[in-house]
Amino acid sequence: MNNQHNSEKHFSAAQQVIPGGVNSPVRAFRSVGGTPRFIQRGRGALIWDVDDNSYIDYVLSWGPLILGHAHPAVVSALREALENGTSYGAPTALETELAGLIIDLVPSVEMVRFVNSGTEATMSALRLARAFTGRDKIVKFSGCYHGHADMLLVQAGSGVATLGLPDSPGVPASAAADTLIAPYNDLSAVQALFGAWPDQIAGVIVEPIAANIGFVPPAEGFLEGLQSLCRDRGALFILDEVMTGFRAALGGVQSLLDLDPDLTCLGKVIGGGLPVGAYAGKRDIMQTVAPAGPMYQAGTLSGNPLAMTAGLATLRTLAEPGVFDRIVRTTAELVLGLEAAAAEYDIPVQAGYAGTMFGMYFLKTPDAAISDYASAKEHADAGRYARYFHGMLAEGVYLAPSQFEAGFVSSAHGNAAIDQTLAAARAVFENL
Ligand code: KE4
Repeated sequence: MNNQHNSEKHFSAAQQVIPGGVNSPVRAFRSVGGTPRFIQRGRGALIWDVDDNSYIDYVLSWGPLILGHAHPAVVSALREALENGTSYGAPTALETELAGLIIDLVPSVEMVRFVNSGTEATMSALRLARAFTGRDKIVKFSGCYHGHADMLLVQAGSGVATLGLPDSPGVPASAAADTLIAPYNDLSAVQALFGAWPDQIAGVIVEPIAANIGFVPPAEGFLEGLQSLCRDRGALFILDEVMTGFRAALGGVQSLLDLDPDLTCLGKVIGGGLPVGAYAGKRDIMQTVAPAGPMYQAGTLSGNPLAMTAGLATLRTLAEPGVFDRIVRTTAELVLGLEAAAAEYDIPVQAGYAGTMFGMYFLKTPDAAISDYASAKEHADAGRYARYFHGMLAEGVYLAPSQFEAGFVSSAHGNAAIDQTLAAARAVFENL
């Protein structure tokens, strides 16, 4: 077990001045127990904690660091940009360049508005859907996470397709009242909602891979069916690719399935580790956004030059021939290796990957299958995952501190990192 003395000290101090000692709940290790490791630096595939323990990092800041930590192209671009200042509150050519690069890489996108987080991206996209359609209701899927805007912190009520209920204290019933919930992968439930609320649904927002439940891919035809339903019923089809964008494929899941969403929400990778989100999509819809149109949305640091610089350096490097595909091959080697190792020890798992992101559930029974939030809660063995997490941490491998999160690989993860990870997994599986 590696020494965590300084992390414990830092965590104790942090809890005096920051709620839970962290600035985002999942970082507190509540789901797996133990002391969160306070990180002091990262380089390539590795991070070091304040006790100088190093870890192969598969969280990568929850997705953004697809080139690994402190990639030279990002660092040098930021160093140069920094000499010119940090923010102007005025337009820069950098924003136009990054918007242009996103438009080139994501076929459905014709215009982009930058914000500072995925939460801002999704909440703005939904306001835009309401402004453009003149309708109030929105549809989301239980277990999908789209950031913490009130109207999205909503859980399913009783029954299959239901009116949402607040999923956090502080979210008033009024904020949840226009949010309708359906189970992921359940197209008939969405049809029922359109039937129950004719001409009232402004948009359907969905994670194209439910990676905030862990890793649940879309059922065959699910996303295509949603798109058709939205077209037929006059609602906007909104893909939340904050996590899957430039991760599941360079053009997002939509490019794999030839989808043509009205709006796409982006974040994470497009900021290269600095705070960026974006909502993007069809020109006629995006022209509704102020000052081009009447729908208001604003942000002091939106399009910040340093964040744009990091995003440009990241996407340009990622789009170079062969870079993305090599990360996909590394991801496949990792996941197939983990599956084989689990099988060696008769440990039932459900693993999957899409491009450079992956997930692995420990199943309570070998015949279980996870396809939505309810089945994830029923069949995922969170206790076993917690033991796996800590066993891997002790072996120098840093995984998501929750069974209901995805994992990520970078261009900095080479054969040595994968070999070390698989050796660690076998050592942990032996006593799991
Ligand atoms: P942010 O506001 O955290 O930048 O993005 C919200 C968001 C929106 N949409 C999707 C599909 C997301 O996955 C997220 C945020 N993802 C989580 C990880 N599950 C961020 C980690 C955290 O909350 O600390």
